[in-house]
Amino acid sequence: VSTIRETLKEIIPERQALLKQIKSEHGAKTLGNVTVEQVVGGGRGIKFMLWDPSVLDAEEGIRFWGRSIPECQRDLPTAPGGQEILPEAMFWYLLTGKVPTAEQTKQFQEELVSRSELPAHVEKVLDSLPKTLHPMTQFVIGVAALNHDSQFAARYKAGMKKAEYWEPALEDSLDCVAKSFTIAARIYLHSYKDGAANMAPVDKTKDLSANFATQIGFGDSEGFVELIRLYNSLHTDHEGGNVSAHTTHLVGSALSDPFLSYSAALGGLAGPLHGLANQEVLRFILGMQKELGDSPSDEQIVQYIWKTLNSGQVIPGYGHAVLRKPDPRFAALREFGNKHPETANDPVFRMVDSLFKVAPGVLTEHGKTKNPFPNVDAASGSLLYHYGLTQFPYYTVTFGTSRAIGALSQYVWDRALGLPIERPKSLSMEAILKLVK
Ligand code: AMX
Repeated sequence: VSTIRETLKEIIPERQALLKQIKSEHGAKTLGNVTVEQVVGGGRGIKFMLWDPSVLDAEEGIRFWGRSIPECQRDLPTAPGGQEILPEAMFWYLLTGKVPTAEQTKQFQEELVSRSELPAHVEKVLDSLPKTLHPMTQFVIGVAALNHDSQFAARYKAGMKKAEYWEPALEDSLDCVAKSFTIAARIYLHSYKDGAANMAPVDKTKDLSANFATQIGFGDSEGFVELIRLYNSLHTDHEGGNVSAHTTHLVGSALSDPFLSYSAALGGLAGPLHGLANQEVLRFILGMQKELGDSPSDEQIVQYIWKTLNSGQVIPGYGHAVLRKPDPRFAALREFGNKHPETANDPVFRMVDSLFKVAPGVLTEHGKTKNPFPNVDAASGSLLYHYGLTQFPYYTVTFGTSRAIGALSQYVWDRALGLPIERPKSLSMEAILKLVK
């Protein structure tokens, strides 16, 4: 069985040659003009960054190395007896663009799980934080502290050649993903249980999601374990321009190691317009349930949405900077909820479905958002909630374990392709006025 290192070693020269060809044959061509509106409007639509593992189409949603979500669900390995994509298989796929065999997946899973234990100093740091510190802040700190053992940083200091960068970048990235799951579990026990002193040891025969579920006390629920696998596969990557992916790429371009780069990204994921939206969605849904009861009419929901909009708040889980149709990640999570009888009849999940029926119409009539449809965050929280993970300030942490997989896959490629430090041009208002005169 070829390992992830051997597989990458084989592919990297081909991709390096392709980039060289793109630069030499097409380097002087333009990919569109940049308008003043784009410069002052968050860079929306500017084609700016190289990002290989996924490309987002505004109409059909994300494709990972050319495969749509249903195609990934069809082609990528699951756990034995399971139905959902294994995040480990997704990680291999995002790193290589090749579907791993069952054997490769098993070996890769074992390698990741064997890396998932935390250094003592990280455990100590995490356990010393106030229990009331937001779980995402704890996550930022835990991942940053892993940089103590960064192979990339150590080898850079020792004078590593540029052609070798990708190798310790890969080692650190595997560590970062594997240990993120354990950090996430530790944060949960620290914040919401009696602490992590008695956390279950890692079971090397099980996958990362099953271990995580066991460590936080939900390991007996096969439905929950499968949800965690799906959740962690779906949230991995959403091309490069979103805040968390872009941050990893930007910070990494300064040759900061994967831990520092991804820790910075988690700070962005913790923003309410990005990953924190899934916590906000649940707060919104529970507020609605409290006011309207378990089975409100469509008309009651419409009134509730208007009330929220008129008070100047956004409808969390709706809208997107790029997408203009319902998010296929939302569709996959909704399908999961509908196919399992226990979730299908859950009142909070049903509420998500009822909201989906009417919210696009209201948001269209409201006329502000360019996309009145649900994004990934609209459904995910209600499913976690159903299985008993009711502490919604924690939800973005599970987004964070997943996003590490996609953002760090590109981090490895950034180093393999020798991409330079990122440094786009900024302009003052006076400079803009001078240029457009
Ligand atoms: N409810 C109410 N108003 C909304 C809205 C929503 N769900 N989505 C967008 N709008 C408003 C914007 O606030 C903006 O109003 P303004 O002109 O007064 O500032 C206007 O519509 C135009 O915005 P846009 O161009 O459609 O969106 P954007 O690209 O600027 O922002 C996003 C995209 C996701 C931040 C925005 O749709 C939003 O705030 N959604 C709610 C929060 C959310 O679900 N975030 C999660 C996104 C997915 C993720 O990263 N996890």
